[in-house]
Amino acid sequence: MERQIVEIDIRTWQPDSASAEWITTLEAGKVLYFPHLAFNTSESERRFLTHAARDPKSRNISLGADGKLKGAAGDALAQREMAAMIGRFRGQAQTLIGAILPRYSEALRLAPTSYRPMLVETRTQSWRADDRRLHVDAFPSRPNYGERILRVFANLNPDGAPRVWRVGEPFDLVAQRFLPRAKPYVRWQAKVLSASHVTKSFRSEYDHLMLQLHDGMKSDLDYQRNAAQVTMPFPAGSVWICFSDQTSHAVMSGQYMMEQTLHLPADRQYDPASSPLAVLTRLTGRRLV
Ligand SMILES: O=C(O)CCC(=O)C(=O)O
Ligand SMILES: [Fe+2]
Repeated sequence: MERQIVEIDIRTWQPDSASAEWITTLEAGKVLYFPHLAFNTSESERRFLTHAARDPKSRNISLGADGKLKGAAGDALAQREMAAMIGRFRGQAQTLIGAILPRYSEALRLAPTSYRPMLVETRTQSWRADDRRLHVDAFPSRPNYGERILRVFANLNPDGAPRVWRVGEPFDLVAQRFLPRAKPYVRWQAKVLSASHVTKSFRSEYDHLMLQLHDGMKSDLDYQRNAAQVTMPFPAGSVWICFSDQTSHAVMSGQYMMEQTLHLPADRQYDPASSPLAVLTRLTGRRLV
């Protein structure tokens, strides 16, 4: 298998030179890994580097596009400071994307920024929600009609623990393997799902197929073990980005990570033909959205 992770030696969030090769690499579904780029925390912010930063009643901590902090523990002052920390990461992530993918800038839609202070190893979840299994991102309640999911990750572990990922085979191979096993799309079922608000909008055939790939991968233990893959420990003090709807990925261990999601219409990519929507459209020979 070709290398799925490509290292880039920049040391600032706003590098003054970008490269066409980085763009092609990212849009091919690979991970751009920046070993010498770090999200730094102040001494005062380091008190948030505990699992207790999260309100035990919520699944995660997030800063909405509207600036509202959700899921955090602590008093108003602590929450304001945590929001500022997460907001600073958001700004840096946007700066980085603006610098290396300038054509995206106008078309990006900001999603919430998440801070993940929980230990990955001990999380217990259903197989479908278990991100320790290789998968491409697809969300059951939020159809996206082929809009891209671009994610910026930073490991801010203060004890030097890496965030260990597995990165799997390219998207076209995933699609070729799991499309033949996908359940057929049934329009009336999609109508029922949106009428009963299981989905926030009508689930397109594209969204159905992406969920089928996601579930197909996660439910196949033989695939999980034997698919072509590399294990990658992203060190504390590093950053990486990928299109998580395209890159086959799993998280195995680690604690304390920032994650920024940015949505991009597939037709605003440098090469729209590389998108999952384009790949699935070619493979099925049908319009999917
Ligand atoms: O928590 C992580 O490191 C990655 C989890 C994941 O699958 C994702 O963010 O899409
Ligand atoms: Fe994921």
